[in-house]
Amino acid sequence: MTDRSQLLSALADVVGGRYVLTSNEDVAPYATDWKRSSTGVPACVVRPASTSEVAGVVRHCRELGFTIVPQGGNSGLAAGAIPDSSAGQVVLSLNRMRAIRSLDPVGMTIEVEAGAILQTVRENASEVGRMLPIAIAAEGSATIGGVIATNAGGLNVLRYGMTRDLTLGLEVVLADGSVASGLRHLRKDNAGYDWKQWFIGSEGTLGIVTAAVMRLVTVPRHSVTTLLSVTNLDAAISLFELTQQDIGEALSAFELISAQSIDLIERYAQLKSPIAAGEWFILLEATSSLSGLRDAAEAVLAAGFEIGWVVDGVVAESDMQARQIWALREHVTEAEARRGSSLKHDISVPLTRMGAFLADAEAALETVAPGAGLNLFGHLGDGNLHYNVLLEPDHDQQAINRVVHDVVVKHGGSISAEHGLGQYRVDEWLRVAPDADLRLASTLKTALDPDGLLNPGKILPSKLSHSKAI
Ligand code: 2HG
Ligand code: ZN
Repeated sequence: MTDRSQLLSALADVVGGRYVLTSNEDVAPYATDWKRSSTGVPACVVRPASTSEVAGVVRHCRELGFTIVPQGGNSGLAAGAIPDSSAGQVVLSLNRMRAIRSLDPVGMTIEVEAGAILQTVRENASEVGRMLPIAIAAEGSATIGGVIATNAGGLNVLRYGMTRDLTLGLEVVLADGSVASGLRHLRKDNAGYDWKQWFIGSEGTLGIVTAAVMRLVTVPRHSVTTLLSVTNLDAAISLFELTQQDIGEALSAFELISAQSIDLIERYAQLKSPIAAGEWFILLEATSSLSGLRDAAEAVLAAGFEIGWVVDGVVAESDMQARQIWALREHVTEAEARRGSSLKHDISVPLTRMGAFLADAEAALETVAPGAGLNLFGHLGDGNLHYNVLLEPDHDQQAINRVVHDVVVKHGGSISAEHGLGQYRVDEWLRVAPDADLRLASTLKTALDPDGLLNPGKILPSKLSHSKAI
């Protein structure tokens, strides 16, 4: 028997033959990423139904020298859950582990298996008046495991933090096939190291998340959604400052959308902005259990007009209008993809450096891709910009990445704000990361996965993770 046929029969013993996928047709959806820009060739796809089955799969892969690529909803933007083309990697899909194990509206927690779809978890919570405030456009396909593995951000980070801030407990299958159980429903727990943090954002390179306890919040009774256009970035930042001052903790989203992005949406997503354009658009949302938000939003808008920051604006009159405004924001990525290929940069800089970053990035880009089209949008309140370059056939992607990321580093920013490094940004991270970051990453990897069994080539290059892949 070849190694592969031995593997297939061992995995079939663990999960049942029909859950070990091998035909090209069956593995195809697991082998290509959402953007269709990365395709691998897995040894097989295995779909365990329980934590002990995941552990069994890990043990067999380890014994037979196959590495593992954990995968959730396959909606990531950095190809972090896609195998390489060696045919030596097993895609371990969590998509059969979808149970909502418990929901506690008083303690405000929900315990779910890793393959539960984010939207389903949110719906379950909202049935009891609670909310899991992780708002991303891919919520219909993203899984809790994937959201945790990438420490996903999204539209409400400003108010509720990243996934890390909303994760109370984890169950993780480690590289030696043992299970670390830490499904605690506690807000306070300083007993020893907070080891769950090692796995959040580790993109499946340190362990496989099989279940999680997430923190919930109450569903706010009132909300106000506003779309406005502003003259320039300084005006947007000043308006953010004013909004924080006047709306404070009720501010739940402060999204920035460039006029070019609105153009793309109008052209490729057939949606129309209800207001006149400025250089930038802002989607501002405030939510609260207390009333009075609408007055506060209108006052901010009026002040913005008076000072001359705001060009045009609308406060949604109904839920339907609010949804229409949000639809504009939620279609940016899709419109960009429909136009053609693009090179994404998921960057963050301190808010006070955003203007300088943009000016420097534009000048730097001009040296390697003169006249390149841009799709700039993001989460201004978090200092997180999606600096996406619309690719043309003659563009040198590596050169573009380098100049953009150099400017990010110059301004004290991060080259991976909320999507993860995946495989797309590994080289760039190695190029720009501080020594301490790389040394500690490699120490952690060596301690938890000394043989490089888990997701080699993601975050760290395969050679640092000692891949045994054939
Ligand atoms: C968003 O903010 C997502 O909508 C996707 O993070 C960003 O498409 C992108 O670059
Ligand atoms: Zn984003």
